[in-house]
Amino acid sequence: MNTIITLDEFIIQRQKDFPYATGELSGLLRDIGLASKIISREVNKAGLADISGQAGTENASGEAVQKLDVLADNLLISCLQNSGECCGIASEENTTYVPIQKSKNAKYVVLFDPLDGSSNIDVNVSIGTIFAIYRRVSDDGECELKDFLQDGVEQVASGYVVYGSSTMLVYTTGKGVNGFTLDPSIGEFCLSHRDITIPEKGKIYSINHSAFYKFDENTQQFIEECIKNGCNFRYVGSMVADVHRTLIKGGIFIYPSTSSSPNGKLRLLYECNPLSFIIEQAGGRSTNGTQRIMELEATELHQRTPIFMGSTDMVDRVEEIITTNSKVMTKS
Ligand code: AHM
Ligand code: MG
Repeated sequence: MNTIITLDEFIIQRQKDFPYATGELSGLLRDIGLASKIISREVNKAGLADISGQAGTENASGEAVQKLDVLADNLLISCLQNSGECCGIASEENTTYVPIQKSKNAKYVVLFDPLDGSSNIDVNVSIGTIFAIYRRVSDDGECELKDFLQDGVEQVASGYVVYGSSTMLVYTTGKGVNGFTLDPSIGEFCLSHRDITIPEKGKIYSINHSAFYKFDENTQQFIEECIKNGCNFRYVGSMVADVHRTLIKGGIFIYPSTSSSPNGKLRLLYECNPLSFIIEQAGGRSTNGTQRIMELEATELHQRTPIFMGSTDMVDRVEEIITTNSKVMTKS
């Protein structure tokens, strides 16, 4: 019989990789695991209980909030409040960061998108949770905005949970990427995907194709090349699900700048940075077209950025197109 390794066991084993680890980060990761098991249970009830549909409010980015968004946000906040390892959180659903008074001297802050892919909640299509963990940069006491506005390269851990045909949690602490599948019969995440690496060459492109005529010329040129080269097109409309597929099968996920949203749609701090950390740790690349996502300067919590992420050959090609076209522009 294969030995089962649960997420909690794996986290404890991996703590030995960090000689001075005190167990706080491990505790935090376990609490996020717990919160996502509860979210998974609730998501699975959508349609039965009165938890589908809009909550009747808008989030910090002006988008309609779903009841399940609120539920997932509250669950994560309460698990992190109880953990004692986290001095503050920032999330897609809250205009500003939330200090945690009970553990105000704790070392870490957590940023998250509690339920990504909101538009798919009511139609039984995969959605997800995304999280990023940073070590605070302020002194002890209540956390400050600067704790949250750190470059992606400073992440100590990041991950996502995809609530799909099965529920999977994938995370990294900067030493590779591992994936765990929730076994509902025992209520545990079990190691199912050890040391995930993304294929170097991709054959799938993922972008909201309906906005083609709003994309800049570089993105249009790249997409036309993909089609000519016989690539497949796949787009779920939940970033977590699209990036998960990209990680496992290879390809590229794009949310570019458009004429109506020059900075794209996706948020740097709790969508792009954490997923970029995963993709890079798996051997892939993530850029805004000219700069590495994880080196972009964060100036506000809900800042957006265009993003191209996935297999190196495809991301390299996008950058090549952008560089070549900008040289032509400068010459003429
Ligand atoms: P959300 O966090 O409110 O769900 O919005 C983010 C989602 C991503 O999951 C997905 O990639 C994108 O929005 C889809 O947007 P669009 O419908 O413009 O293609
Ligand atoms: Mg989102």
